Amino acid sequence: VEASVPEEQREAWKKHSAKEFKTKDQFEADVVRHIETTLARSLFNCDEAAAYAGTALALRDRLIIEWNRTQQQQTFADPKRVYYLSLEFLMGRALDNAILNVGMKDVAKQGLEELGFRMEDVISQERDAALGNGGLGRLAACFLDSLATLNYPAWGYALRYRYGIFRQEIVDGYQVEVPDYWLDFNPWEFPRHDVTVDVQFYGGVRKYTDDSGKQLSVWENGEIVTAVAYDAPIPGYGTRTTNNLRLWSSKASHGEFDFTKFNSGEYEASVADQQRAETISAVLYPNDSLDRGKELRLKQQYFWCAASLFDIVRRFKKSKKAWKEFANQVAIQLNDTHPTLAIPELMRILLDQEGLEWDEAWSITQATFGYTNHTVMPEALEKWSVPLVQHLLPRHLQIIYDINFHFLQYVERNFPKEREMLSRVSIIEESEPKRVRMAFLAVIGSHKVNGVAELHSDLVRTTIFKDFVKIYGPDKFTNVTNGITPRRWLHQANPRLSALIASKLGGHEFLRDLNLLHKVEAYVDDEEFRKEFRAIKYANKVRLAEYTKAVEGITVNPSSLFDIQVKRIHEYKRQQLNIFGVIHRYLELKSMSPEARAKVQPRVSFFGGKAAPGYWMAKMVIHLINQVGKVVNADPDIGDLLKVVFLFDYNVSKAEIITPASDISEHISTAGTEASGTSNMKFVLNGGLIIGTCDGANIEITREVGEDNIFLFGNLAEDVEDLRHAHFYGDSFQLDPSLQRVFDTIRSGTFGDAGPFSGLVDSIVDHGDYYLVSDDFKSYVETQGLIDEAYKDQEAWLTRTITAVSRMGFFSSDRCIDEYAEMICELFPPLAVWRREGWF
Ligand code: HBZ
Repeated sequence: VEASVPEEQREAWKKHSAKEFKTKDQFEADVVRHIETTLARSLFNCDEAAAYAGTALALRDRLIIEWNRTQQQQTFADPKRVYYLSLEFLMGRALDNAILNVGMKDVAKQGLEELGFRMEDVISQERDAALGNGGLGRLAACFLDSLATLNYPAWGYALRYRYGIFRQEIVDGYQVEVPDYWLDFNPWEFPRHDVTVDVQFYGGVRKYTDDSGKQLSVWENGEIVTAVAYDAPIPGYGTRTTNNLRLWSSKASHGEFDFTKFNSGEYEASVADQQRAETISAVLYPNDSLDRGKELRLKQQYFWCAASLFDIVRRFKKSKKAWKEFANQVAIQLNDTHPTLAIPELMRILLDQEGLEWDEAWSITQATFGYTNHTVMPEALEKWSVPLVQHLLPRHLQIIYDINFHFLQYVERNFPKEREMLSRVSIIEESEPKRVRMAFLAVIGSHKVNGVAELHSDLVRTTIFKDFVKIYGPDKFTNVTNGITPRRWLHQANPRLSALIASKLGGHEFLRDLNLLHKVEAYVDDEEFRKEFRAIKYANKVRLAEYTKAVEGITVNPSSLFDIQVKRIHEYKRQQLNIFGVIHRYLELKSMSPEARAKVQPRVSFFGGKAAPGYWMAKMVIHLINQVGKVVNADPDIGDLLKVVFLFDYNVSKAEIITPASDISEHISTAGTEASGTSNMKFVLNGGLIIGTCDGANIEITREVGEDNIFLFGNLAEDVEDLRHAHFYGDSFQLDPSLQRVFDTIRSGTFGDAGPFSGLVDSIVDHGDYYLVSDDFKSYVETQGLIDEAYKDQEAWLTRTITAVSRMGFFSSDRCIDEYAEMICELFPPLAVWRREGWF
């Protein structure tokens, strides 16, 4: 362990070293000290924002003490470390989570009360850390929580975007994007101005022969941008392990280049250079399912991979271990293909800088990386144009070609009769221009590839990577079904339900071992338990109703059935199917007699989610939802029987209010398109049922909770191809009459100018209905009818929800992380001991 303070002086240090608050008094003292000194405020001008800042800083002190201790112990023991490379971490708020994880909920609540504040108000002052688009980014955040909770020595690496995902506003029913500048005050990060990495772009490759006669390459004369580390502590729940999330920020390097310009009076030019460098980490790309091939995005990817790899290698080299030990010390998990450049980057380090031979470098590289795939949809698979890579990363392109050469040779040798396979599996797509298929590079450079739910992993094996299964054998491809952290998505989002469960299970141990939930099933007939469970759901619905009133100005009745679909807006997720269903419901209600109406189950349809700024169709879906809401909510014939609400700017902290309030949530993607889904898990864990297709993790949720406790509908993945084919080549396209009526109503202008909606309708009627809305509409509507009926029997409904909750243990991200650790990282035994004991 490196230390700069001499032995003799250490006693003084130890005496004064920072102490974590333990009591309410100490907590209050820390909060007040921060408010008065760090923030320069006083009790005469302390508003809730200042109270939040003081509280967060007090908690930050505590986390950083644990962080230091964890890092020192890890440096000393030097176990294998797990590195999670993800361009996105959708963290949400940190304060509540930090208070919970260090076990100071009561202390903080009482302390704040004594200082004149309510904990809920203080917590809600925090703005979300929204460094992600959706499921992929939130999964990464859940994984960090689980890794720390399970004591894995793990680091996350990402970019410190100045702007997170845009804030969504709704103007005249249309989405408007507003920049999310979130760094005004971020108490959770520690700038490490001493931890920097110079990252190169452009330039050229020179070959040379070293003294021993060996041919080497060097990448030189490029442009340098500096990466500065910002660290955020990640506390585990009920453990002292506090891991690190390292975010890289870009700034101009202070190499000679700058100074030449500066000295020659080109001040403005050197400022412009500065800004150009800072642009790299400026903004999170808001596309969640479309590869746009932008140069700046490629720069982001390389910048982040290069800085992270340098950091990882630097840490490894400190241990003075031999290179063959590298994969015993380092596991790198690639969250989708975004970090795939880490593969040629590690090769470059090993070949050009460390002088290893190709074969050794390659076996180290393959043993180090694991790759997680999150989509099989072709338009989402990343492919970078060869000329662009050549220009930006000339040495990496050479290495990619070399990897491809070795790989294709191997394929040729082993499958001599299948020459047409070569072009299918080549990393280089022979298009104009040629493109690098990043998913293939990720597969070839990793020792394990996993999908995120069983059906998805099957599709990974049988569609996009079919040839690779043949080449490498089936064992390289595996499944790790996604999970969610019960700390945030049960305890934090639904404290009262967590307390009820704890009261029956004798404590909160289920938050660490979610399988213990199965014991809840014993209380399914317990009257007192049922009463409280029902009251909790009602209270959560009241809270969402109040929120809806406050932010949308819409009054909804919490006794209605709350039907919720919140997620990114995408054609494959089929919010259009939902809103067409809502229109159908509205038309049915309109045509009913008052007597018939009186028997109808009242319902509120909630929607929420962002559309990628350039995704026209998705934006029109948002517009349609808002327009339908306007008409339906104001219709005196309808009253409480149907309300339609679009909750704007859906994000993690809003999800914590929304998720516990559902009776039904919708997960209705075209079968085979949603890799897993994770909000499906959150809703069921909070006592809501699902209407869903046989897609993603819905299938495993069904297996766990039982077919009676979920509402499945629609065509199966295996039939999708035939159905699509039939749309194009079958007999004339027959639309279900009720869907036809929905379209007629839209076209008639009932929901305002029909122009903006023509694309939505035409894509189904005229353009082949790729997402099979028309094929599933009838069974969707019928299933919603079944739900209405089922909901009327409140006792039976309650039994179903309680049963479902008790069977959700499998979907903890803790289970998921243990599976990754065992199957993919092959963490060897000392690490398992570390995980169990925490070594503290
Ligand atoms: O990853 C999602 C899947 O759609 C969802 O089914 C799954 O549950 C979740 C976690 O495995 N994928 C994404 O959220 N993808 C992105 O957000 C994304 C972001 C940037 C991209 C591409 C995709 O360039």
